Amino acid sequence: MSKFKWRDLIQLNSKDEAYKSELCCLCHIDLNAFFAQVEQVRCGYTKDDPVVCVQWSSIIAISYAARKHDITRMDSIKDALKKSNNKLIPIHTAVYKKGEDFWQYHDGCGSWMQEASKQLSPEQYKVSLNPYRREGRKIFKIFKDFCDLVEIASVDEGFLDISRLCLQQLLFEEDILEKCKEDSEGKSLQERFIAGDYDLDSYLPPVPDTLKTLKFEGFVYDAEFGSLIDDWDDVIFALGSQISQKIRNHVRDTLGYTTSCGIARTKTVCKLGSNFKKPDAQTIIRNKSITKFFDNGNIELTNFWTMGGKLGQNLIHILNLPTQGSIKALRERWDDPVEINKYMNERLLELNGNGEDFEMDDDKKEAVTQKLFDLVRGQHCLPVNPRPIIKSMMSNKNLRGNSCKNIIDCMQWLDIFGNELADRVNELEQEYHKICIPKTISISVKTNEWKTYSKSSPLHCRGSNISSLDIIRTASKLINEFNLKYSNVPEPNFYPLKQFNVVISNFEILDMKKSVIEMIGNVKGDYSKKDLPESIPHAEPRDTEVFIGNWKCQDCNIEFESESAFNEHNDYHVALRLSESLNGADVNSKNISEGERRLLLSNKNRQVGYITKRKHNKDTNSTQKTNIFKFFKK
Ligand code: DCP
Ligand code: CA
Repeated sequence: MSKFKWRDLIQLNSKDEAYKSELCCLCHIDLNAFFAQVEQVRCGYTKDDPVVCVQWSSIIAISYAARKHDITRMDSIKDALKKSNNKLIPIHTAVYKKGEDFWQYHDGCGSWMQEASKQLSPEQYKVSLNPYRREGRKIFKIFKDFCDLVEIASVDEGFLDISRLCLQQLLFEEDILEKCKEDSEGKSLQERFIAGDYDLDSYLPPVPDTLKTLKFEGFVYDAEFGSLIDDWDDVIFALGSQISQKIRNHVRDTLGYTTSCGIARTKTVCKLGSNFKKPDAQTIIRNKSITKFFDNGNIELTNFWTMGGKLGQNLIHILNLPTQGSIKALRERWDDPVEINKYMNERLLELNGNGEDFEMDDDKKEAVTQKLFDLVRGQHCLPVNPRPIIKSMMSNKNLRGNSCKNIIDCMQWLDIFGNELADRVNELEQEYHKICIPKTISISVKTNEWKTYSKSSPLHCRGSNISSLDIIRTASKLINEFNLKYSNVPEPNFYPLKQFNVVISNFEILDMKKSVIEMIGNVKGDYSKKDLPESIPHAEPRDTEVFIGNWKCQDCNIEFESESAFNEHNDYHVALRLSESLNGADVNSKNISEGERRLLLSNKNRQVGYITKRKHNKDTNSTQKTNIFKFFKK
């Protein structure tokens, strides 16, 4: 008999429940040397060419061919070239140029080049990671085409819940059916499933010997332990390994990228598994091999996902665990989470009595000890979460030398920030088919004396989506306020700035509901808020000053007394733009609402005769320049 029940198997069919099943099969796929691979493919090199991806003088990604030269991320590109006898192929990331609002590649340029004209100076450029996010999206699209539940964990890694794919194979794949003919009662698992001839609480039949020949794809950790397949979890993992291999092959064949993958029951074990063999490999950690895998000498508590930072280190200290063998010690010392909690309390008293300062409330302690208990047994089950919560987005520039010495420089960097952020919001919207509108903006600067000033304000979206203009308009107002206040007395050392960034946050997520008007380019939008009205929780903006609304139309240079008057005026722009997009349609068009028709006919509020519409095309690297002085109002 199997040790699993029908319930465990049936649970796999539910996207929401599968992760709790003991038969669950997840995988974690991570791109090898991601940025380097993107550059390798883009520039037509092969995986045997020692490509490295460079940002200024630092190496940020090292292809596996380049790793043979024994270089690390700590080496400067010049040192690495020396070490490799000039064998490396350095490729710089794409960059924005100060004062321009688009990024592009300058292949053949970088700090390692002799010619001054070919050195990309960090004073004049800002790195763009857009190409990597774009390739990431293509990869995640493939994951999602195969699998109904995908969590994007970072720019180059994702968790996939492949349980349902495994279940489908098990129940319907001809080859498998052939191997699972019948049990002692003359019925196969599949026949029982289809006929509903099972009791959820009864045990599954044993795995038929014929099915035990099923092949795994990849490296089975600790394969010599037991038979490769003892029970149904092993069968599911074997099927899972074939599925993940297929997905990874598809990524390789269509996009040219190799990946590493871990297949296991929980996210933490999958993640450790994908890291186990690189590049272009997959590792299966069967449930019976988890503790052996943890105790292989290379994995510590701090290697667990979410335990990498201060928390993991503190826990090792508080629980008095050895730095080597921490997982084993934790597992063997306590066989009940309550006991861990008890010990933790004693130690906290002792440590705090000795002048150390650890604070943790009881709820948190309980959660942490339960988590630790489960983690070290490989049974910390977390769902694969398809929608990460976006709290904020930042565009930042560490400024060098004199690259931001006055308000005009600030405006030039702002132009880049605005465009980068608007692009990223746009990417997010495409990804989730939602409208994402940040409601708060803050700017932060580090002065020449390393003082930090931050300021935030509401961010107004004038169209259906946030535009770079919306961001630049408000951010320029904020920086201008700093400039007026600090650039002379009492802060003579404000410029040149050392750092400047813009953060947008407090995202409102709206469902896209296409109306005829929207399809032809109405900027006002008509979104249903009722299905997904949640305003995503956000990090509080780091206010240092309260923003007092200044309702001014930058296009018309008119100030309004209230937000409603400002909005009313804004409606005029909306209507005008609508009229333009209708391309000559008159105001009687039935696509225009009564209010818009009235606005179009009215002369009230009509102060200027044009609206600037910025064209933007990243793929062709548009060379259109933005007139930053438009936003620069004293
Ligand atoms: N990255 C970076 N700076 C860092 C770490 C990473 O810019 N300190 C970027 C470059 C990497 C990408 O993020 O290509 C993904 O990071 P990984 O840690 O996954 O590293 P790689 O994908 O480069 O290598 P590996 O094959 O080990 O996953
Ligand atoms: Ca990676």
